Amino acid sequence: RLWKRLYVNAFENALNAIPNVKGVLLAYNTNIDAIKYLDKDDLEKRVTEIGKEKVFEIIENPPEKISSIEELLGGILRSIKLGKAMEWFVESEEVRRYLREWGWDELRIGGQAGIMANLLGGVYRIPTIVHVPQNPKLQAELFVDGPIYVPVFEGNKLKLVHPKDAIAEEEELIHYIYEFPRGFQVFDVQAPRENRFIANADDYNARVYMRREFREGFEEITRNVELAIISGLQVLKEYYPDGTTYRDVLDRVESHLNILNRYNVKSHFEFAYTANRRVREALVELLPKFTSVGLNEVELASIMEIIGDEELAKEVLEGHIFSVIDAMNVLMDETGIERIHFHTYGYYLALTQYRGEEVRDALLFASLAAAAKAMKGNLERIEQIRDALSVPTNERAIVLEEELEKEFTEFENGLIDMVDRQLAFVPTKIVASPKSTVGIGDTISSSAFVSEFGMR
Ligand code: 8BR
Repeated sequence: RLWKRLYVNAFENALNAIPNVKGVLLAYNTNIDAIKYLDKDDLEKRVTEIGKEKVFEIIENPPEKISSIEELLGGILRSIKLGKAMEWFVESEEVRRYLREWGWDELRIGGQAGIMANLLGGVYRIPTIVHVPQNPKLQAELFVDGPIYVPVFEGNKLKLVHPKDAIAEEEELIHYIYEFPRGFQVFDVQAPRENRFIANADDYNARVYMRREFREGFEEITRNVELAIISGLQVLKEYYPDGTTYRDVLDRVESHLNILNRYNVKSHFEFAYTANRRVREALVELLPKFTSVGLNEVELASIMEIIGDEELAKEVLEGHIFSVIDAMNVLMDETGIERIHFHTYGYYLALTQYRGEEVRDALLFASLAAAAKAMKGNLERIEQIRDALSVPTNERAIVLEEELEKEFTEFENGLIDMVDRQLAFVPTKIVASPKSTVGIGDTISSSAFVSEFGMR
């Protein structure tokens, strides 16, 4: 009953506060997601055409990237066989033509920055500046109407316009997403669960390409915002064939952070899982320049492998809440970052170097936004989030709450005073049969970050 009341209050508080946010910047990854729901007959025909034997060989010896049509189809079949999400980069022009001709059922804006632009600008109506590495018509039209802007040079002055008003003959950065349901069958290969295979035909976001307006006009862009959310760095590799490295990209990101800090713009880093350990280390080293970081259990564990120890990493992955709290404290000790927002299935935590009920209320609002998105698949108006108030609050998290109460005597209304820090805990709303859980992590982090700022 306590949480019911807190949820209702938090929603009203966030709804009132969001219009206070004057501007947010989202960088760097935006692309086109082209979704295709796989069809058994069509896929079998394509595999037969190219040679069933060659394709089946790929299933067992995955190249992890695509330079031929057999490799594309083999990748899809491997993903189906294992029921595993996979993403392979498409290196060949011939395969890119094949993908385009094969087509899609649906187009959506993709990339964390792109997706968050449609949420923060399109749904929350916060003036939003978004980085688009390229701005072709196909992508620009996927941005919803609303205060969403890209910077464009007019002579040497920067102007802010909706992406649809800045369409250029630039490249289409397409991520082809092949979805299959549980039990989907091609030949004798059957999917143990639903999942997707992604053929990534996007050379720009893979290297965190920054367009000229951001390289030359970043200071001017910064003057228009109070908040910034940085994402898309998880794809960086240690070396590139042309001799450049992730350092070259991170140096540019760092110079952007220096400007944001000079203008007192609060910045949030969305820490998506970063496969390369060197890059992951470098991202942790960059955290002191950010105000806030958002992550899930897999990502927090992967950081503990670097700055904590294997044991703690393992416990975080297994979901022990006290280990998660320890890990968050370790990360704050190590980086000095002011705010860490952790989300997992069933509850969220925020560790902050400041106090206030708005930290908890922002988490509650984020939980409602996540549940509304899980329910509806896509949000159109902020008022739709109110419907999530009727979704049941996770029962299992109430047990965790009792454990926290035992450990921390001063635990009250989801807030724990930790001398120089505050820990906020909220049990989340869980939608029983979600339409989709794609992009919910970004919804959670960005909703909490902007609404907390609006309420402060
Ligand atoms: P990540 O992809 O970053 O892990 O974010 C996914 C988040 O979505 C989870 O942490 C969880 O909180 C939330 N979520 C999932 Br998964 N399923 C959900 C559901 N059915 N209802 C509400 N939230 C959900």
